Amino acid sequence: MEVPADIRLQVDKLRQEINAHNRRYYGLDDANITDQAYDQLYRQLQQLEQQYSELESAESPTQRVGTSPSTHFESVDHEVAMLSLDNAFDVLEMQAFEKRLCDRVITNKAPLHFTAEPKLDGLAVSLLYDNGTLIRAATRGDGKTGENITANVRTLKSIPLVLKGRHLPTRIEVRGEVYMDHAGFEKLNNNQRQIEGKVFANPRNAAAGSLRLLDSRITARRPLTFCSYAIGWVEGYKLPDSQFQRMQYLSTLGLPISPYIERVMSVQGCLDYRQQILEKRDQLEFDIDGVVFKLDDISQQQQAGYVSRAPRWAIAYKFPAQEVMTKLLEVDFQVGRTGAITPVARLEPVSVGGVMVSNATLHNMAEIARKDVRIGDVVIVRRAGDVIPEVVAPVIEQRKFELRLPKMLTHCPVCQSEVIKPEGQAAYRCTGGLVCAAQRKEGIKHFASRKALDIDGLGDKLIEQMVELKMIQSIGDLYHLEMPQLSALERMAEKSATNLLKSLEASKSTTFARFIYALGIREVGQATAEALALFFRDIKALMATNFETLQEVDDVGPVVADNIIHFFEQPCNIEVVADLLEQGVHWPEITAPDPINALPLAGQTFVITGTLDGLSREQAALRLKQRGAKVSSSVSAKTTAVIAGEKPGSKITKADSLGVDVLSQSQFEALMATVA
Ligand code: 5U1
Repeated sequence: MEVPADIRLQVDKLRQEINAHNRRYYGLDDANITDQAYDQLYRQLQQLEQQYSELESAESPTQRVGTSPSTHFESVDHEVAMLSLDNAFDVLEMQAFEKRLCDRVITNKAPLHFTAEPKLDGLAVSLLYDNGTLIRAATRGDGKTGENITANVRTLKSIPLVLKGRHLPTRIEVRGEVYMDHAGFEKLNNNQRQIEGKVFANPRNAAAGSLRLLDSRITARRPLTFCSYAIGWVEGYKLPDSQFQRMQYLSTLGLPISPYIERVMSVQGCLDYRQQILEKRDQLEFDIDGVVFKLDDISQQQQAGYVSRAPRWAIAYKFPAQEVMTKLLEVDFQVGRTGAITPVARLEPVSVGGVMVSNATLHNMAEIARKDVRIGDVVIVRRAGDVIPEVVAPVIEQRKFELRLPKMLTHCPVCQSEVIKPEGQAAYRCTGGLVCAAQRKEGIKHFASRKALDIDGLGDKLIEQMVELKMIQSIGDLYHLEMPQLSALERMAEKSATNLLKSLEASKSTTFARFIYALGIREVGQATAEALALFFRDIKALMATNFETLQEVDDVGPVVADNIIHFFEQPCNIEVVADLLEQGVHWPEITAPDPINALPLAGQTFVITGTLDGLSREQAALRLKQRGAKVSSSVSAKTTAVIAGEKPGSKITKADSLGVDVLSQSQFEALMATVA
């Protein structure tokens, strides 16, 4: 079919627009379009390409779904060897690096400048562009010869299939790292567990495994991202003579570069940079294993030259390892608030990523069997980001003798009640309910926690002590505590006891949403509690509701509805609620009328950016929408305020330039409380 000129134009425009969104989303983590709007553009382009087959193009962003499987990977000879990096592990080694450079390069007594960036823990990849089009992608292999993984790499949305900009080289070979972020890794492994597929030990293995699949259609579904860090060689363009500017040039071509890249001066600048990134390490959404410094001046790089496997002008200053080996001393079991039983590995204490670790999770019983860990094994322990340390695997080669299997659990280690494994769930559960002291302790800790009734001075240790002494059996008992009991407690001065009684009294004045959340109903988090509070407005209505009505509430599906019904069917829970109300726990009446335009935030538009503590962006958006606000993904002069979590990105700069208010998470929480 003849393609009308306006359709050609429309298709071109859609491709450009989708590529630009991919760049923003995958390269800069700064999406300015909602998922629905993106999907709409994508479908529009897909339809036009189907309608006009002449417009089909391998470079179209719709062609990232992978192709039929191949039997093997072809070899690729790298035109310029892909070298590795020398490592430094301390300040002395960094000083020695600087000295080696000063001995070889002409400095004219000026301090050396370096380009600094984090060292991503992924897989090195080479991309070859011919007249702006990606024609080949290869692994590093042995540095001289790699594997042709073009079909797989083409599925990564962060990698442009076509370069942009007015200064295209004839040919360019770009190098960088393909990696998987923490969220993608967790999601992939959970999915793999469900389908009983291969579970990956860490994001690096997951990225490497995903890139080396023979079926690129599977790679297309793996959450892989790319970040450039070097240019192998170039033809038909004169590159700038600074490493930093070369990286900026790659960015102008549409290739992602590290948002943390900086130019620093002398070794002191390198050390400061390393410290700054090390402090951020736990908050980053991906694994890094150090920082890389490269001489910034390209002519100085040439003067420094190479040793056989690495350039002399670059160094990786490594961080403490996030995976280390230690001995598994025992496996104990921890009982959570809802009775879920988690096996906990007791370890010979070891420093992981700079933090001493002596306990790590083994997730659930099935994981113990799958990993085949034995008491006395040398095991690999991993700690990354904010996640709880975990036992990755035993080091089988170091198992010299027949070792004891961890005990399997039939009865709760705390209350001896029977342990069951509910159909379709990975976790084993204690059936003891409130009979179980562990569940009681955890339930009371949750009730007193900051996001629940926020009882100042009632710490975990104190709760444990009071439950063990049978001073409190349930959350209701907290409000029956009296001075003589408290002051008889170990290490409880009279002043602390008085303060605790004051905070208990103060906590009685709360919000309906906090109260619901504090009850600790399974899978009722803060956002669900708020949705329930707005919907029912009254505890009696909530307690008397039914399965169908519950599912009319935003955020409540059949599983959560079932948990709520089950909770309020238990006589002990009904008694606890009655007791709390009788003791004076109360909240302001919720008067928000139904129509959307009468809701407190009607007509206001918010943008959420960065990572919020204990709250996903979707949950925060839900809270705003429940109050009548709109939530947008881009900042404009019409935005009421931007809510900024950790690592907020460029939306803050835009908000500042437009004079739009920026709210911190605590200001957001305060707003939610005032318009609850
Ligand atoms: N960030 C970064 N990682 N990394 C790895 N830069 C960097 N440079 C490398 C390697 C192997 O090699 C240079 C020699 C280009």
